[in-house]
This record gives sequence, structure tokens and C-alpha cells, in this order.
Amino acid sequence: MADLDLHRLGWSAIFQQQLTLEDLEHSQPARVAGVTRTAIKLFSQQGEHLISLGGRWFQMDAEFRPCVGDWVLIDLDATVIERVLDRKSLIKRLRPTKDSEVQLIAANLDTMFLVSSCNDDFNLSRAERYLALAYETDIHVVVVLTKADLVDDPEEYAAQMRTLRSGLDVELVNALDSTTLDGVRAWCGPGQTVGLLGSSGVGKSTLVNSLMGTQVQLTKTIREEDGKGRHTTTDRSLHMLPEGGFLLDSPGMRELQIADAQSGVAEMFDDIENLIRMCRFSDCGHNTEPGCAVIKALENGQLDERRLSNYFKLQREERYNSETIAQRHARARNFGKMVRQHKPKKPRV
Ligand SMILES: Nc1nc2c(ncn2[C@@H]2O[C@H](COP(=O)(O)OP(=O)(O)OP(=O)(O)O)[C@@H](O)[C@H]2O)c(=O)[nH]1
Ligand SMILES: [Mg+2]
Ligand SMILES: [Zn+2]
Repeated sequence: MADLDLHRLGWSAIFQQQLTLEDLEHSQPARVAGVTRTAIKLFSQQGEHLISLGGRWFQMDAEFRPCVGDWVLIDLDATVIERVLDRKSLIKRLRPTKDSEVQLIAANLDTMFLVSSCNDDFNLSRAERYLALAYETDIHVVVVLTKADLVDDPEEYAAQMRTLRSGLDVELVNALDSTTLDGVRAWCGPGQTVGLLGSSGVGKSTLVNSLMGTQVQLTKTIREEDGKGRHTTTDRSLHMLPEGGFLLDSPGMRELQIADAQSGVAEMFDDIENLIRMCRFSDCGHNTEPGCAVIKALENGQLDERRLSNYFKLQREERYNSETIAQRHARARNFGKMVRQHKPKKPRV
């Protein structure tokens, strides 16, 4: 690969400001395109590199390790990763299997394509989850409804999604037909990083292939389609578009437990939070209290039950998970302190 322009890779002032004079002399920035168990694939100005991840990285919490989309500093010979630069945005979740461990999904996205199909996967409450995570970290979200070719009235699905938030961008596509992708393509381009997130089988990789104009990702074949629960894509990866900019493909997520997203949840449900502020009593439980603005909105159809109960559910989940993560961090800090205190002292000479 010939010299790449850093700005085409998504470099901007936010990252430049983090470099010291020494960094400029002895290292170079690179963008993380893929992470395996032991190695990291990167793009730098010189092209593509594969650098193995040394042991010290595994002593750190997952949040401090490089993630797809990250900007890192590497040495001039491209053999070691020196440090991860502060992120401008981060999508993370609580890992579904491990005890309260955070899993990083994507760093430094500009736009999230929340991909959902018009048929079996369509779910408004799940969409609200993704939206809250994106709002938390100031990522622009576009809901991309795939398989519009397989339903009778795709507009009806788009209209339902648009009720989630005023001004929400919703695109209807047939991911297999690139002539339907102009609306989606408008969000991609030089310097832009777009992450495709959503459940398995909705067409994320199909969309990536159609936008790239070539088969870069495996997609589920028709034969495999009855094998429910199979994830075709297993790793997160960045793909450079011919016109510049990146698409980040990811494995489908069955569960997206949210954490550290208090303001994202508040923004997603700002209509409900405004109603709560109008309740007569500041400690209103929104059950039978007189002067409850929430009950009134339910009664007059301004607010629906599903949205309200999803708001309470996400709020509870967010609080619980954030506390668990904070406790985990505190335990790790205490452990670090204990190890330092027990280090043998240097003998006096
Ligand atoms: N008719 C139609 N089929 C689609 C569309 N989008 C995806 N498909 C089909 O749906 C199946 C699943 O697509 P994938 O792209 O593999 O789905 P994915 O979201 O990447 O799934 P994971 O990698 O498991 O997360 C494939 O057989 C695609 O051909 C669409 O818009 N219309
Ligand atoms: Mg896929
Ligand atoms: Zn109330």
C-alpha cells in the first residue's frame, strides 16, 4: 500500500493534541484495524502492520487495551505498541459471560449504523438500547433497516423507528442491492468511521460488501440460514472504503448490557424525564399519585407503556452495571496498592 494520508484514516486534532515532541520524533500514529488474541492489525501512513501484543497489556483492564478503531502510537519500525491515545468515542458493554468485565466494541466511531432487519429481528426496545449507548458518547446514529425487499410495507417499519426520537435518521435498504444504498453511503467517506452494530443475521456484512463493492466479509449462505444462533462474523474489523474512510463490521450481539451510560439513557428518554419533572411530587412513584404527569401522558396516549417500562429497565440496568464496574475497578486498585506495599525495599547502601 502506498503512503496513506492520516486524515483519510480518521486522524484529527483531538489525537494530534495528545502527542509530545518526543512522540513526534520517536513514534508514529496507527489505527487499529483488528484485534486477535495475541496480535493487532494496524494501518499507519506506511500501510498495514501486524504487531504482537506484549504481556504487559494483559495485566491491564480491558478498557485500557487497544480496541478496533483505536489510535495508538507505535515505534518507527512498527514492532511495538507504545500507548493508546484517548478516544473521542467508545462503545462498550458488559461482557455477557464473564463476571462484570467490560468488553470494548468500537473506538472512535463517527457514526453508528444500527442495523436491524424489517422482519424477524425488528425490536424497538432493543433499538433504544443501542441509541442510548451512542448518545452517551456523541456518536451520530443512523438506523439502517435491511430486508426492505422482503416485507410488504417497509415504510411502516421506518415510521415505527422514527417514533423513538424526533429527527432520528432511518434508512430502508436491500443490503444486497447497491442501488438502494445512496442514503447510507452519504454517511461514509474520507476520514469518517462508521460502525455497523446489530443482531446476527441482519445483514451487516452484506452491507459492508455492497458498500465496498467487493466481497471482503463472509456472509451467511442460504444453506446455513436455518442454523439459528450461528454467528457468521466472529471478529471486529475495519475496512477501508475505496473513496476513503472506514466501515467497522462486528459479530452480531445477542445481548447488549449497558453500563456507564447514564447521560445516554437520559438523552434517549428526555421526553419521559421532562414529564417526571412535571409530576406534582418530587418523589412521585408514577403509580397512583395525584398530579403524576407520567400517568397522565400514558392515559392520553402521548406515551406508551412499552417505552416507559423500557426506560425504567434500562435505568435500573445501567445503575446496577455501573456500580459493579466501579467496584471491580476499586478492587483492582486496592490489589495494585497491596502489591506495591509488599515489594521488597531496596537495601540501603
Ligand atoms: N433479501 C435480503 N437478504 C438480505 C439482506 N441483507 C442481508 N440479507 C441476507 O441475510 C443473510 C445474513 O446476512 P449477513 O450479512 O451474513 O448478516 P450479519 O448481520 O453480518 O450476521 P453476523 O455476521 O452473524 O452478525 C444473508 O443470507 C444475506 O444474503 C437484504 O437486505 N435483503
Ligand atoms: Mg456478519
Ligand atoms: Zn409521576
